[in-house]
Amino acid sequence: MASSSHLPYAQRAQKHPHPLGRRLFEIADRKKTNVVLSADLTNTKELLAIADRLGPHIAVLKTHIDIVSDFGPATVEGLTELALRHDFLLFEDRKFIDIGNTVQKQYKGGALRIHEWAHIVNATILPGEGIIQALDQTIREGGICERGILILAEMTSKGSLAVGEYTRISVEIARKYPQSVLGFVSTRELSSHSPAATQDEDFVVFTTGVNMSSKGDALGQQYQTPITAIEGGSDFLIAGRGIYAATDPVSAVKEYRKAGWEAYERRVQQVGSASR
Ligand code: 5BU
Repeated sequence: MASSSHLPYAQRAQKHPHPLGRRLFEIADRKKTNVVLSADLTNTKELLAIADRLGPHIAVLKTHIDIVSDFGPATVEGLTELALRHDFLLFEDRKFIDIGNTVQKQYKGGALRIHEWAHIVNATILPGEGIIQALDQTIREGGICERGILILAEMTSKGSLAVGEYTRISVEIARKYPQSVLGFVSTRELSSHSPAATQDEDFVVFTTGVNMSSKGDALGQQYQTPITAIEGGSDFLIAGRGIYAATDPVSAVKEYRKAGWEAYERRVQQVGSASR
């Protein structure tokens, strides 16, 4: 079964089954970027400043909102305003992992009210299918069509146990929730080789652990480059320290954008010429 990853973003934007998937691919195509900035800054001022400076070059801004020491309405209002101004989506890397009932409360309510402002969230299937069922229910009942889930099918850290059967079942569960599951956080494309793959399914692959100058860190992080990630079927490259901690973050984001976009164009062209 051919994977959708060989189709241009513009084409995927037209036929993606999920409204948020369509918007995501439209943004990537319009801005010519597949970069997701992992903005792991720890106060509102720094977070909004980096979102404003790098916003024109990214498709999505990924947050860890619970590390923002002065989180409050100004954080959410600022992020929402910048997302509109610079045309990017907000992805809260919450990694939900609990029973469905608890996860619904964590998603909708509490201090963070993630469902109100984050277009995308992620969750692990470790607790079983109920967690995805719960998030799916909140999304469908919430009446905001532009909300989606990425299933955490793999992790980049050394010794990760998110492999094998866990990864396989992540794909199986994703197929059951087309109204809310957009795709995966994974190191590579996962779904097209499975016997249950269908012609029109289009799971979006977000890949963390992308860095152009480092192989990893002292705490188990393992990196690949934008080129290897895109060649492996990734659609969106998530980079954090490689960009925001660079001496010149604007030059850095431009480099990641160029590398990611050129690798994407090569991937699409290769298949185009092979089928001619
Ligand atoms: P870095 O600075 O590019 O290493 O940041 C990586 C970000 O992606 C950071 O926010 C992590 O929490 C996140 N991440 C990851 O590194 N690996 C994973 O498997 C997943 C998320 Br899922």
